[in-house]
Amino acid sequence: MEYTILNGRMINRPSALVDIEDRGYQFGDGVYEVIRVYNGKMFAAKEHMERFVKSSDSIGIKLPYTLEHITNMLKDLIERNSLRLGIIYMQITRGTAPRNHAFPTHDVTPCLTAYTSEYPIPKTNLTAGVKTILTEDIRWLRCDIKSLNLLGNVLAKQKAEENDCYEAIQHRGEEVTEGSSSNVFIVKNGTVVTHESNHLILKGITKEVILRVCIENNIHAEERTFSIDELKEADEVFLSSTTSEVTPIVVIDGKNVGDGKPGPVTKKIQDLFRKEIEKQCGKL
Ligand code: DCS
Repeated sequence: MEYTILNGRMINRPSALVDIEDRGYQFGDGVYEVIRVYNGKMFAAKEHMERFVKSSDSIGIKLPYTLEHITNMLKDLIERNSLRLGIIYMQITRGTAPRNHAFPTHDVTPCLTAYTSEYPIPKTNLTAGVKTILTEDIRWLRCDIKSLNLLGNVLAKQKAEENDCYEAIQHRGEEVTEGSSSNVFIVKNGTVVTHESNHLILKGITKEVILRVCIENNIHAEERTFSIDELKEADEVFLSSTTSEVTPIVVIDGKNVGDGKPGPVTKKIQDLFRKEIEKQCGKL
């Protein structure tokens, strides 16, 4: 039996049914998190929980449980599903109410759901790197909220798939923002650069860990906007996310990045990131 959390209850996945007038289903009116599980332990759980509150606060959804309670439910979920290596997907919507764009006026209980999936470490991508394609960023101007509205991201990723690429790198005009489900970094002359965490990108938990380990290990890192030209002329490029960890980007729009192989700074950051995982979750 596979367990799922639905509104604070632990139930069998096929029984976890949500009303068709749930506002998440109809409006994408909700927010979510994806949390990595290594050795049966959540990585950066506190950071994910804090971002979950921040996202829900910013759209006026009040979490029906304390963070401690949610964290304990997720730990229980991992245990019941005997998950060792994978992810937890968790989302909260504004709840079920007759369809009307404005928030329901009466008290509606937000709908919290979570489930687990097995997800291996993407070893081939981590060692060989991935191909990417550039695409205009057509999303809204609150990309800092981890919203269920992912149409822009979905269309970008589909374009990548159709072009035999792993990820689409989005840009607003000349300015590179982020991947469809990842943050993007460039390395030039030993300096690591990534977009500052403002309303145009999601403040990735993996991004924050990378920036911290760079500081701790004397790797110069800057958060600032960078252009498509800088991206194309970079010595190294990589992407980061909960599921993709630190993945080298070796091709952009059909052209090699540097010599077309993962570079030394990227590899160093991969090692440092691995050490962070092992510190929190034990030897991999
Ligand atoms: N940017 C976007 C648009 C994302 O969707 C994600 C993560 C990131 C950046 C990286 O953030 P984290 O480092 O916190 O994961 N997307 C999640 C998702 O939807 N699937 O996997 C991770």
